[in-house]
Amino acid sequence: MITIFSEDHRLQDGKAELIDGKLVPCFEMPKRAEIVRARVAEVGLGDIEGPLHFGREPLLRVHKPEFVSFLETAWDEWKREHGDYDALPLNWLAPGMRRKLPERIDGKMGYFSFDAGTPITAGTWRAITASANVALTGQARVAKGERAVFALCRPPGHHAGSDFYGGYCFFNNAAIAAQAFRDSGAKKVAVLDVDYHHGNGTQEIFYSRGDVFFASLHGHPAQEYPYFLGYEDETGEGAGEGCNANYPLRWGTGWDDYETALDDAIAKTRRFKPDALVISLGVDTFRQDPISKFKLDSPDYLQIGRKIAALKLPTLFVMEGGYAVEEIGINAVNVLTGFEEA
Ligand code: SP5
Ligand code: ZN
Repeated sequence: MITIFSEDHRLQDGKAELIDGKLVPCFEMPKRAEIVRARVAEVGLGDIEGPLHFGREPLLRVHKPEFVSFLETAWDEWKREHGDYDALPLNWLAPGMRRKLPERIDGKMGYFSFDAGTPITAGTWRAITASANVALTGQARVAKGERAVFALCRPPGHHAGSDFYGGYCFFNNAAIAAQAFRDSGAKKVAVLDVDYHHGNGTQEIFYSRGDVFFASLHGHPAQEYPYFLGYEDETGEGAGEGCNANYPLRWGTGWDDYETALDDAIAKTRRFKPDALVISLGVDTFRQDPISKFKLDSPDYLQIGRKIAALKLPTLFVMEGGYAVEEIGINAVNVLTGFEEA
């Protein structure tokens, strides 16, 4: 399996995120992607190639123009006003307030974001455009006939919606790739999200569409971030009715219950009869993940890969979360080797 990777991911190197009431070093750090890349090489998964450049068009197919423009200039606006230190938002709209775009950067950040864990830095724009290009390059290779490609994206993407960032995500790489499959001839595309957190951004982007099926297995929103989406009764709306499937799972979920949910998500994906498959590949379901509460073990990821392979679809794996940094390479690449063995 070919891996697509860009060194530019390192340009996103935030200092701190707000978690448990403290500003702590960012869990989403450059070392994550380096460890995964090293593991890809160590197991001899296949060639590692750099991304092509696709420009703004494919980003604008899923993100609003004003959001893309905001991300492009946010750092410069922040630096002009506050100096050379990472940008974090401090307040957001609550119900009863008005969704009007403010003039100043602090207000704009509140308008376009949903958490205080996702710093915008000097290198953010270059890192996030590179990450989207990694996904798009992988998509193009699959569209041209590769059975499967690994897009080693960083920063991740599945929390980012049509006009909001958060959860360490800015551009929704998986959604951008899914849309690119549609635009390169696939009639129907499925996105299966196995990151520990609900893929709220991907769900929002495709919720009213019948051409893209979205399934997500994740920590139950009654207990887990991002809290306000990801329940089972969210099944899609309008033309998208029946094209969204959520599997909220309680803290402590181990392989047996995870497998039951995964088998059901895969069965639903099969019934949708997609022409292409995008996997939002997070491995923060690992028992030693520092911010998550599932109990998967490293060999379980081989099983996930085998089950995905049984769909026999052209498949793009898009890297998402996973914060047990020393094991992230073993776990992520286990999904890919499990897939290839099957
Ligand atoms: C892509 C991705 O995996 N994003 C995850 C974003 C998670 N953000 C903060 C989660 C807060 C969970 N609280 C854990 C407390 C540990 N002491
Ligand atoms: Zn996650």
